[in-house]
Amino acid sequence: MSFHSSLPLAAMTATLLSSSSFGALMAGDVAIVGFQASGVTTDSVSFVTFVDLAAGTTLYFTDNGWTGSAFRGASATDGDGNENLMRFTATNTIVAGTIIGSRTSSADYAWALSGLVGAAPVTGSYQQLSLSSSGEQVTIFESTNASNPIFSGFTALYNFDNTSTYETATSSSTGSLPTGLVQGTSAVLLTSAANSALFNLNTLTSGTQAEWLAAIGNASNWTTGTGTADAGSGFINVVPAPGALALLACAGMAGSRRRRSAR
Ligand SMILES: [Ca+2]
Ligand SMILES: [Ca+2]
Repeated sequence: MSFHSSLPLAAMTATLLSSSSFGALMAGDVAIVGFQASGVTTDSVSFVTFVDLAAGTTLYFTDNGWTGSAFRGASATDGDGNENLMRFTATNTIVAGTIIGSRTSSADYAWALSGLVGAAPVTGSYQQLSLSSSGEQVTIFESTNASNPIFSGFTALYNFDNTSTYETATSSSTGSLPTGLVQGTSAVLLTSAANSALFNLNTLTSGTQAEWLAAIGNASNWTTGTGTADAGSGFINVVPAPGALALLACAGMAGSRRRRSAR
């Protein structure tokens, strides 16, 4: 890309900050920061976004483990696999740093926790994930297949696993790492199953996406226990990477030169 292009500075800024979700997200653009089992009335997860999620952005969450090639139980006719699937949709822009729980509600987003995943022959309904205190995994993904998102067309964005190891999914408490995800940067592997697992939001005062992902991906920055509160909501301070700032400065200089020469 040349800075002599006619790309407006604002658009260039948005691109450099990766601050818009128009189009596909990348692994690590969102992360799971809260896990809460303990029963069907309180099961929940929470996630943070590191990019501004544009209105219309749709994310899927499943606790089906990854078999190595598929989410367990998903098929052309099984729209929620052996466990559950839920859908998040941004209705207004969600700014980077926002933490959202699967039991929180807002005019800015909507959770699909009921209703058919797709039309016949696809079976299965959206539901809050049913989370076990004795071993579980949760994956966030996007999908271009709106009628059976867990079956095909998906891109994994983040994985949470609390069984201390990745294993082929053969039960509700087993799962391996979905294609494209990397432990420590787009996945966190906790060392022991527990009813509650919460990333310590004060691990950093502020950080870049990469710094936050490294912190979240480090099991020692999580608190686990027998808690029964829902995984909550909140905010963390996400700052641009130094490289992006340098590029922005260059873009700003190029822009001011262009404006001067245009006079
Ligand atoms: Ca489960
Ligand atoms: Ca596992």
